[in-house]
Amino acid sequence: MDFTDDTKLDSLMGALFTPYKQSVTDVQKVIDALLSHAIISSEDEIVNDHIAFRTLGVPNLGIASFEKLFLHYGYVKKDYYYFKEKKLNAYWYAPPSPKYPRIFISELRVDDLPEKAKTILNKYTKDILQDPVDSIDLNNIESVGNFFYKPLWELPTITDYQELQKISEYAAWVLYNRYYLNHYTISVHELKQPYNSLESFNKFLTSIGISLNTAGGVIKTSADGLLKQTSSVAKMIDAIFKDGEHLEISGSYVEFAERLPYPKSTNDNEPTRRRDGFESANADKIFESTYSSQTKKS
Ligand code: OOG
Ligand code: NI
Repeated sequence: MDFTDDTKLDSLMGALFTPYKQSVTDVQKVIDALLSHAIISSEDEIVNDHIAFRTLGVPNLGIASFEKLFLHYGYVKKDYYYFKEKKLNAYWYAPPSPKYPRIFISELRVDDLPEKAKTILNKYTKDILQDPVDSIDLNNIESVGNFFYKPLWELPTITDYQELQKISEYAAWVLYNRYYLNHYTISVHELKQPYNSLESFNKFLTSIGISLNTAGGVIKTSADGLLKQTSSVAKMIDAIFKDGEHLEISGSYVEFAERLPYPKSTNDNEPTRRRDGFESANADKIFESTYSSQTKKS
């Protein structure tokens, strides 16, 4: 990775973040509250732990297509995760430099779905006969940025969206939202005391009116106890469907993560290394941030 790649990755992150922040109003709300409570003195102090994307596992789309973008900018593919119930695959990718976030990319195992869902998805994706990532000019950052927000298939009908949603909430989300940034993640352990633990940070979030995903409990903790995660409930968006019809559907959300240090061997002076990677059981519940079971709860 050279200097020019670094600049490109910076612009790419910016291109992803601007529309995300406009649409997920909770993001600005949290940032403003962090500033007004003097928890941070500038927005740049926020460390973005990871960003996440969702994809459809069909030919020319899915992880194998989407990951090429980030592999090109120096990301390194790491562990695989499988979600049996939700019929998903996922991988996480380590950044080329710690100043960039990790990336979590998931994919719907379309072949595992019932015929009805496959038929709906096929209606929209059947004409994609080439990998759309292959036609992006990776040296033109504007073209890369636009790719995330550009339609790859026709606007869905409300009926297709709703039929699909009954079978897979994830599928319905991707059918409408495509490659929109699904979430970014504030590293809570990087904040100042007492906000650097998820437990106290969540009290702060609740006090400023952020609704949190309660699936599996508000704090999802890894088996080793070192990765704790909380996410907001997805922002509802007024979506325009085929023929100009409107429906309120789930958009994106924001996540908060606390990574604790690995236990140190007795007499070492090594720098603190914090828990890396992800945790299937946590992720399984975080996906539900966009599910009706969370967005419709009172
Ligand atoms: C991703 C859910 C998993 C994590 O940090 O484990 C996740 C999604 O909702 O697409 O973000
Ligand atoms: Ni996440």
